[in-house]
Amino acid sequence: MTKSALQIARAAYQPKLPKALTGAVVAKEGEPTQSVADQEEIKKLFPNTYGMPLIQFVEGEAKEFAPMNVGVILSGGQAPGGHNVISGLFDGIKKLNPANKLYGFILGPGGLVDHNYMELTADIIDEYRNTGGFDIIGSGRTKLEKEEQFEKGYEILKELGIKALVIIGGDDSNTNACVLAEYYAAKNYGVQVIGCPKTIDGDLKNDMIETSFGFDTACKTYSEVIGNIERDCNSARKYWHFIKLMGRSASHIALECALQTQPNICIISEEVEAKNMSLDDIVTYIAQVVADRAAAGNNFGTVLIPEGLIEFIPAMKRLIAELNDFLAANGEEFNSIKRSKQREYIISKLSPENAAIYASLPEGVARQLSLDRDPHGNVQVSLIETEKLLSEMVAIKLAAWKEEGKFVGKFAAQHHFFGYEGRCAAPSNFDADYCYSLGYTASMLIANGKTGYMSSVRNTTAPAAEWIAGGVPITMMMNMERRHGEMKPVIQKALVKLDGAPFKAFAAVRDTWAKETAYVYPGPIQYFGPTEVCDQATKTLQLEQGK
Ligand code: FBP
Repeated sequence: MTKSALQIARAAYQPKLPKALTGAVVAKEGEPTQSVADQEEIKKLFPNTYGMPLIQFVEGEAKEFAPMNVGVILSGGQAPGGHNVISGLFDGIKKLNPANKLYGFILGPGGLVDHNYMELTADIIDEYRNTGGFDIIGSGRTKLEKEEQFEKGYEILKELGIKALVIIGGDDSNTNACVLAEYYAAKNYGVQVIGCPKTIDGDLKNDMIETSFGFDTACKTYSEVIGNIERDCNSARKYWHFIKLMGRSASHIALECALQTQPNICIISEEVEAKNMSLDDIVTYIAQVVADRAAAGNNFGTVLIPEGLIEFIPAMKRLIAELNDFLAANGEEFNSIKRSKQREYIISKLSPENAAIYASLPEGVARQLSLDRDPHGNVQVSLIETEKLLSEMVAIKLAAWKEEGKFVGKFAAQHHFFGYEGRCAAPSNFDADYCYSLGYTASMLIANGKTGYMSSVRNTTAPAAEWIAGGVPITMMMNMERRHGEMKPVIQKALVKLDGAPFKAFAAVRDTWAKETAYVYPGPIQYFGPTEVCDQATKTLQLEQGK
């Protein structure tokens, strides 16, 4: 396979480890833990894995370990650094005992259920060190949640002599990892399950998990391109760029990219919801910034929009809910109506409040809301081109303001969606080191007989040598939430906190950024060079940790 010069150089990079992990370690146990909420219910559901202590690895005496086999699964959306979690895990178990073997299950959790696997040997691992992507074994979104899946999985684990399974995934996959750990513990199957925090979305974090891996690289990749666009827009001075950023629900990516690039506008979904803003409120806010900049002779700008925005606009949420219910019950009648009459038909059937909002939407978006539904009958919000929706509505408002003499400039928009461009980028030094450390820590949790734990690496704004490695009982992160009409134990999703340091830092300066052209151009991720260029954690982490 032909490799780029950078790939060849990166293959030789030795990720940094916390100092405590560089030699033999011992597990220091803390106090018993509690779940973040609903303690009694969670305790009842997880009798074998509830209340376990926090673990921290510290330097210790070398011990001998009997040979063991370990399995690994990549679950959900790709995130830069997944290959390094696997190489850290591989190196960790090989250090414990060179006879240990690592098996990868192919294409996500489905590989475990379907007994689709491969042994990951040193040659294979070496091909993937410090590379982006999940292609070493592939990923998938099969949910591991049914007993028959756990039993099917156990068949192959038993056959391969696998003592522990590492599931690398987001909040849902780690919730399922915990359910699986509990199930195997209850059955006395002798299989440990360990989770690793992955997702570019950055919404799997709490006091013990400072960040999910991949967030750092994805945000830096998007910020590079946003910076390039800002410079283009400041050069041509004729376009407003509307940039939608991935991150299914939470706005962490948009916020981090804003902190890195200082655009004129960044919408934060969590704020929209908290302030009960309507679509028109958002459109008016953007139009006002456009008009103010135009008055100062600046007919250009950059707007960042989080992917999940639509579902955080309370009025849109109500409209979508009514549309979902209405079309589930009247889908056939709707489909029998002539395309040109469908919009009118929907308007005539909705409640007055929702009918008014639906009628105000541009044709294309209204159509998307009534047509594209997932297998559960829900509208596929991620397919809605929010960046176009907003710019079209801003254009309409500005045209009206022009008539009234409130807008004197020109408005021309360009649209972008950044998501897949960053999910498989070559991991930054931060993610390369963090992921390798997470994988290595997982091997230590396994060696210490732990199950139902998530690998945790903290103090991440300090140099890697000072990072703190350990494990957090997954039950500690759980609460009860309604999912598909049923109360379920799940890991709490971390949304942007409006009283958190990153949002406050942004809110304090956004009006200046709106008026002035205060763009920052981060440039591409650097792997070699001064540490302040190559090894910086995200602004989010730095602000959260008071740096
Ligand atoms: P995970 O939560 O599984 O890490 O996925 C993150 C993500 O990249 C979201 O930002 C995005 O909405 C989603 O995956 C898209 O996934 P897919 O490509 O499977 O539709």
